[in-house]
Amino acid sequence: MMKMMTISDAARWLAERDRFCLLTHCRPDGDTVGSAAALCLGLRQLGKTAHLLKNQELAGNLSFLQEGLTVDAPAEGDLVVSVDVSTDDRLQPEAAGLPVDLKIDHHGSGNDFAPLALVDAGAGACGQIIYDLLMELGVTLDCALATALYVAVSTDTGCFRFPNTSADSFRVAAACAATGADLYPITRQLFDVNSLTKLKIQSWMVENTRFFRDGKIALCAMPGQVEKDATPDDMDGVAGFLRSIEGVELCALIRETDTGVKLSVRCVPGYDASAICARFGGGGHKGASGASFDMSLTEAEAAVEKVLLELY
Ligand SMILES: [Mn+2]
Repeated sequence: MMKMMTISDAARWLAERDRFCLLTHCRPDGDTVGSAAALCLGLRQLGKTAHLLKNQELAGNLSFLQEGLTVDAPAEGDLVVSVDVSTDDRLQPEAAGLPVDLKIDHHGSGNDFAPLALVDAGAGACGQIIYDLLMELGVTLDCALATALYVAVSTDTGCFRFPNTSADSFRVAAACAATGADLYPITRQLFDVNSLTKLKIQSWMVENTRFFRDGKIALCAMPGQVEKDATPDDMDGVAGFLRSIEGVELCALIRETDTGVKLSVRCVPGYDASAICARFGGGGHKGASGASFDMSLTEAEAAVEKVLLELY
């Protein structure tokens, strides 16, 4: 049984303990790593011993966030806290078999893999929960902490453009900016700069996407060959790219993996991406969800097309 905690419950629980190892999710994004880094820095400011379990999948432009904070394995007696992880199979691979003591998350769907949980599905980013937790703990935002939190909130809100962006997102972002942290370089890197490889992949997608329902639904099945030269950074946000096409309200991208395919679904409000991904054993948010399953690309394309048109 998972016990749900409030911000003050979780703050008290953390304040009364001394050693922590923080976990992030597989294929880590700015929210999981930014949130975990901010929590780690905050706990250290309070004199506690805290580390992130090193996430080997972390992409280059975010790796600075875990610098100086990581360990390769938790130490004896460390309490284990997962950050921005909805289900245990989404935990970073390095955490396989590790019992989790506290889960801090903002996903609407998930499973009970920890005895304690601080979950707020209304938070646009996990970073917003971490901010309130740090304030409750009496932590002072410094530039490093503010940068990590800003990366968390700006990433999950699509730089304050996605519909999950709220007054609360801006409240946390304003507090981060007020520290004087130089947020422009990382913002430009995350939201303005595209590698040529990424743009070429997007160009392939423009030519190879199929549209349904008068252009409201887009479906793209990408052979592994197309992304053979791509880094994880190049592929970051690639599913969201389809949604940026005028008229598209719901889009699905299917990519080949070593063990089958990975489906990413993105949509505007009024659709439920997680309901689509649930049909393939996945989940996530209403606006952004994913699933990985064992099918050939052609089979998966047909199966996803059927579900898209059945539901919408
Ligand atoms: Mn998140």
